[in-house]
Amino acid sequence: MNVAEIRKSALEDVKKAKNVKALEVIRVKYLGRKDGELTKILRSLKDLSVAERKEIGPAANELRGDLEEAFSKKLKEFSASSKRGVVGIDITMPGKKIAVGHLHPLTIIENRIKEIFNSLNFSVVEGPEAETDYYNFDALNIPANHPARDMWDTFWIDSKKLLRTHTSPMQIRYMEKHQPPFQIIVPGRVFRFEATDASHEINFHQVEGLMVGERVTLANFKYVITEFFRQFFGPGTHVRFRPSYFPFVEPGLEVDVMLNGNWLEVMGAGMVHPKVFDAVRYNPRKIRGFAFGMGLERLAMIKYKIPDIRLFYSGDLRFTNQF
Ligand code: FA5
Repeated sequence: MNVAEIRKSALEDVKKAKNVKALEVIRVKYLGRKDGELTKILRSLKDLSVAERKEIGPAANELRGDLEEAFSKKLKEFSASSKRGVVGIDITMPGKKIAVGHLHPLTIIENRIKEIFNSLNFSVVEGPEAETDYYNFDALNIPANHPARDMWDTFWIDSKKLLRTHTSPMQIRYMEKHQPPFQIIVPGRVFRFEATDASHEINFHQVEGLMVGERVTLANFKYVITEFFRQFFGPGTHVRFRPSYFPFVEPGLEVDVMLNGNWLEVMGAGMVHPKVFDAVRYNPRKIRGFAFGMGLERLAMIKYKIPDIRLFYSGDLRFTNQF
């Protein structure tokens, strides 16, 4: 082979090389110290006539440079492609699906409730889940040994501390630090030591409401709550108020909502009891207020037609992925 032939065949071989090993075989074939095609020519230069040497010498040396460059370029290509897999990037391959998180149904419901009450000029406040029996019971007109304590089966931490059984203790905490008029809601987790079934959990959520001022009446309560449920469940929603008993309200009520022809109990409520105002040093003759407490899970169950409350805490993705 002469220099021109070597150039043609060597560059073609390099181009076709499939891997590093094949490339090395090609390098040895042309530039190998012993029998490399180009090496042989370079070595024979000294036996040539001056005229031939002048012609072939520079061409052979130039080819050696070119081949060395071609080899190192090809080698770089191999190492780059091995970093992203031998086949390189297949731009036609479908992308990997990234799992995107979403809100839990209870969070969706809580956000919606906050939104509606914000539009009715209520602020949102929160309170501690571990309470004292003073805030959870005594200050709410439920003294020790009062039979009404049985209404709330309690997880006691010690003889004074407990896990709050409702969000009502925040009524006291808020009134201790603020003066009327105000209107607040208090969303939060509550705990009850009771047997679970399709509509009862030991750990669930309530939203407390409290509006206090000099001229707050039961009519204000009926308006606010009817408005809330119509925004929450839809404009035609029927709301019913029934007399009931809670020690911290007088009169006490329970509120039902009509859904699919059935009345469903969704909250306890009433006008704040004078003894509760006494506990926070408000003057019960001047100040009036209404309070309510609703179960978040129950509202979510009605809205999304969820048959069993225990599904919320099951962690079952077949359930949560539906929202
Ligand atoms: C109370 O907890 C009162 N604090 C409500 C209240 C506030 C009355 C202010 C007056 C003034 P009750 O125990 O009924 O009341 O609970 C209120 C709501 O919580 C119920 O209507 C129901 O929706 C929900 N609830 C009660 N127990 C459970 C439970 N074990 N699992 C899930 N939801 C529950």
